[in-house]
Amino acid sequence: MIEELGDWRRTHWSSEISPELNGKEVIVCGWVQRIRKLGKLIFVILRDKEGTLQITAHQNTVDSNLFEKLKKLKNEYVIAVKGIVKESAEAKKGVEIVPKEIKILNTVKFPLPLDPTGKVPAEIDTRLDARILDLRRPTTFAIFKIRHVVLQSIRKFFVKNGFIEVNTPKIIATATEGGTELFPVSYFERVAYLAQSPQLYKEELTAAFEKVFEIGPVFRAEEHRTTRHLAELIMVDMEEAFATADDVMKTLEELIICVLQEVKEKCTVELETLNRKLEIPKTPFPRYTYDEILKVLEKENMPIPWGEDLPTPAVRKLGEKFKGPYFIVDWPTESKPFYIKPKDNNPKICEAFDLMWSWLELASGGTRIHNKELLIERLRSQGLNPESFKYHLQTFDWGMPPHAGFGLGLARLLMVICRVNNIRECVLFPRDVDRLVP
Ligand code: AMO
Repeated sequence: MIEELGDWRRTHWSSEISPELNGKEVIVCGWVQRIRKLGKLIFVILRDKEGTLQITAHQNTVDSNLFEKLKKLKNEYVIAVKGIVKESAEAKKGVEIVPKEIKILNTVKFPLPLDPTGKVPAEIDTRLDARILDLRRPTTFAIFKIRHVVLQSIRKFFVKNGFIEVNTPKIIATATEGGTELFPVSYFERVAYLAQSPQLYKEELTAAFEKVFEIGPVFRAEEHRTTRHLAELIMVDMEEAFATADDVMKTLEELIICVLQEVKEKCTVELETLNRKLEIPKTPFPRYTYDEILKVLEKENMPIPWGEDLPTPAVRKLGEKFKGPYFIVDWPTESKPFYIKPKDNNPKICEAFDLMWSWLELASGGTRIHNKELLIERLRSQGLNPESFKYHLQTFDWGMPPHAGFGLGLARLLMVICRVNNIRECVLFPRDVDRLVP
């Protein structure tokens, strides 16, 4: 029953089949989205990555063998159809295809674990277990088309602004971030770790390339189960020489606006599928100091001891107050990693920032320390051994420029753009404490 493609090749995507092609022979390929058999009439809705189109066969006008073959089709069968384009007032896009020949390229085992049209709702775990089927659902597909546009526009933005794209090692010898745990990997005779961040490499690279960016995976052994943490994520990192936190905050704002505008322009269909009206926020985004945020939380009966990071209930509370993007600046030095520069006039606070969107932290960054002695002091005061960082530290003897940068979680940005509540919606095959397959 399964046929070969042979010398058939797709001539048009579904979206390219228009009334102007009336009378032309075409080959289309895809999946059976739906089939309706109404006595002498068969309608097949064929789906490809660009959309759907209607194949209409009338018993009196198509070959009888072909009609019998069409009757055998079931949802999600993979087919190729050779046929003639026909203008049709009844068909959805004013056009349909009258088949001349069809190849059934694959069949399907029923029952399917979920409904790929999306009409029957399914739990997130069921969907992730059958992700390939889930990706056929219009809303899931829309998220990943938007993701594609987001990635393209991030690259375009950085290139336009003179940044060089780099890739740094993902198998590393020492930790770069405090807080989260590392994944050890067996590396020949030694133990190595999966990189939590390109932090140290991107900083070093400013001493040669000045402006660098990287879009790549990072790994964090996040033990807690939340809707915003994963063990593997794609991070958008940038680092710039002769710049401060203020400068890179402006770059981050511009980047966000640029991405939102491009998604709004290029993803109208996908946004509509997600029922999402994307509003472009005004710049500059509001900036609140850590102390101001603590006051807001205190008024809400949520006192946070000075110096601590903001726990989940606190950021949820902030989300009730602030709906759009905002920066939190002037963090306590002890709450941030060792590489962040303490303020010259008050070393208790540092030149770090977080970019929040309502309750969600999208990015963090800051001015870095470029003075080796101070960096060693900061390593020590965070209980880290400078010896473990000797390769990083030596680059500070070779003309390290002052520099600043940020890291932006790609999936978190998508959560905001697509307005979804679980980060797993925005990652093809998410990795977390419970999930290692598929
Ligand atoms: P930070 O650790 O704050 O900073 O991470 C930057 C951004 O990455 C995203 N993120 C995550 N997303 C999903 N799951 C996780 N487990 C996870 N951890 C982080 C968040 C976060 O804001 N080196 C610094 C950045 C810098 O200073 O340049 C860093 O990694 O969106």
